[in-house]
Amino acid sequence: MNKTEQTLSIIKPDAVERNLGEDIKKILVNNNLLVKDSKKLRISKDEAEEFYRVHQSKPFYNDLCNYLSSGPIEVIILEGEDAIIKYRRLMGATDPKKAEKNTIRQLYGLSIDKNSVHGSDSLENAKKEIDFFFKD
Ligand code: IDP
Ligand code: MG
Repeated sequence: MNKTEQTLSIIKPDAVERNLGEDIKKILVNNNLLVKDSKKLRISKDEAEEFYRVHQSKPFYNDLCNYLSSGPIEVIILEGEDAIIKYRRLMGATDPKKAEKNTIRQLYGLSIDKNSVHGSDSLENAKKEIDFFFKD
């Protein structure tokens, strides 16, 4: 059965820099994902390291954390039926070169690191990631 879920979207620095926020949100809303809350902010390297802790053993971890803290990002709580998998499909594959046609990363991503958007990959991580940015 379908269920209403929340997931976290991040519009990454490469996309904020190119003012793609509104275009990306239009794709989300057109696909029945509701923007429940959003804010623009910049995070520190330490915060990026905490956010991406699951990737700490990967060779690209340091670059990834430098990148996410390199400029303003927009964080968005999305809500809808099966929001987690639905938004993952709308984002497309991690590498924009491999992303399916008309996905956000295929349309806007520049490279595997500058791939314009983040999306939670599970219910558990969605809760953690929403808390990370929105719990005060
Ligand atoms: P996802 O964003 O599609 O969930 P993950 O495997 O969770 O992909 O990786 C997190 C982020 O780390 C990716 O969005 C991408 O920016 C970066 N990344 C993943 N794999 C590589 C790589 O092989 N080289 C450089 N950066 C990578
Ligand atoms: Mg991921």
